[in-house]
Amino acid sequence: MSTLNSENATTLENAMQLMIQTFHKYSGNEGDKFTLSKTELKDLLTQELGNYLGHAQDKDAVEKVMGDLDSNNDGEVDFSEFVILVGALTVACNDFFQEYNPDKGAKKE
Ligand SMILES: [Ca+2]
Ligand SMILES: [Ca+2]
Repeated sequence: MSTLNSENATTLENAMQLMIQTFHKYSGNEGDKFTLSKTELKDLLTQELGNYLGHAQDKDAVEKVMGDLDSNNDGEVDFSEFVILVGALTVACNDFFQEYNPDKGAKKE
């Protein structure tokens, strides 16, 4: 990751790098270094998304998330499948934000 120098990166670029680093922090624990097994996915969900997915400790919930994300049905979640989860959660957060901050969502005149 030495080519990803965060010194001059913008906030969004930093966020993107964090997503990549977070994925690889868990994907490298067992099996294929570049994909998340069910155990790795569970660890990532509970440790990194516990505030949003409080019920992820539930084994059935992990199974469901895994089933939803694993679009090529290889039993592993790769980075492109992971990005879809983060994207969907980000959309849900944005909806929540707009709902509870109606003034800030309004266009300036
Ligand atoms: Ca792995
Ligand atoms: Ca997959």
